[in-house]
Amino acid sequence: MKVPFGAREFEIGGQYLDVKLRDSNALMDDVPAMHARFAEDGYLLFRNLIDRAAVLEGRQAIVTEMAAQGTLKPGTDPMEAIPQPGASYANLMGRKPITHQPAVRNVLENKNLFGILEKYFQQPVLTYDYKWLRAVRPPDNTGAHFDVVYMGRGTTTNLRTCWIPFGDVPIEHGTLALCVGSHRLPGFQKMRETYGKMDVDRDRVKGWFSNDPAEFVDKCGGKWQTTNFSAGDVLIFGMYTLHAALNNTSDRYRISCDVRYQPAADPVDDRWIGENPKAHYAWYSEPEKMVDMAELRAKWGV
Ligand SMILES: O=C(O)CCC(=O)C(=O)O
Repeated sequence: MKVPFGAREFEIGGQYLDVKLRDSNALMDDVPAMHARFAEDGYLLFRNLIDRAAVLEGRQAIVTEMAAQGTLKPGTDPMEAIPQPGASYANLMGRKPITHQPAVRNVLENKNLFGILEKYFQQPVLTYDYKWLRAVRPPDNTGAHFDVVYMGRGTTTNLRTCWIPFGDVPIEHGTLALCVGSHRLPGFQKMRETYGKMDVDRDRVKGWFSNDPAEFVDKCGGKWQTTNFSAGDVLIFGMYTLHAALNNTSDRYRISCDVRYQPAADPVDDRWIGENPKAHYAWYSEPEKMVDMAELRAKWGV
C-alpha cells in the first residue's frame, strides 16, 4: 500500500516508511529502561495512557466548537468531524476557551500524563499553558521539522512534546511520523548545528525544514515510522527528533493536540506560559522580512 507523505508517496514497509512505532508500556515502571529507550529511539509511545472515555469527551467538546465555527458539514455526526467543503480552518490553536475547557484540559493535563513524566524525570514537571490544538483537513500534512525552532528558549534537553490524538487516528487521517534515529545519527549533526539553532521569532524563518521526507533518509539516515493511533495513546519525543505528519487522505479532520512538558525546575520558554502566553510574537508578523529556508540551506550546506 502506498501513502502520500508531503511531496512524496511511499510504499509502507519500503525504504522510507514503516507503520511500526514501538510502544514502551512494558517499561513504565522501569525508569532506567525508559531513559535507555528514549536515548535509542528519540521517542516513547504509551498506548492507552489516558482513559479512552475521557479523550472522547474532550473530542466532543472540540467538535462542538468546530461545529459552532461552521467548519463541520451540517447533517453529519459532529464526532465524525467531516469538513464542510470550502469552510476555513477552525480556530483552535492556543485558544483557551476551547483548550482549557475542563473536558479538553482533563486530557491535555491528564494525571497519568503528569505521572509518567514525573516518573521519567524523577521530579515535579510543568506543562506549557499554550496548547497546540489542531484539526487538519484533507489533503493537508505537516512538513518535517525539529520542535526546537519553535520553543528553544528554555531547556531543550528536557523539554518533551506529547502528541495526543483526540480520537482514533488511523494513518489515513494523517498521523504523526518520526524520522527515527534523527536525534542521534551523525548524518543529522550538521542540521542540528545550523537549522537546529534557529528561533522562528528571532530569525524569521519558516519552521518546516522540508516537505520532502525522502531527502532525510537519503542524505542523513534514519527511517520514517508512524502507527495507527487510538484514543488514549500518547507519543512523547524530544526537541531534535525530526517529525512530520502524513497527508490526510480521509474524508475527516484529523484532530490532535501537541503539548509540552518539562521539569518544573528547569528554564522555561516564556512565550508559552502564563495567563495569556505571548506565543509567536514576530514570526510572519512582517512577511517581507521572512528569510527563505532554501537560501539558508544553501548557505549551511544541508
Ligand atoms: O500534528 C501535527 O500535524 C504536527 C504536530 C507537531 O509538529 C508536533 O507535535 O510538534
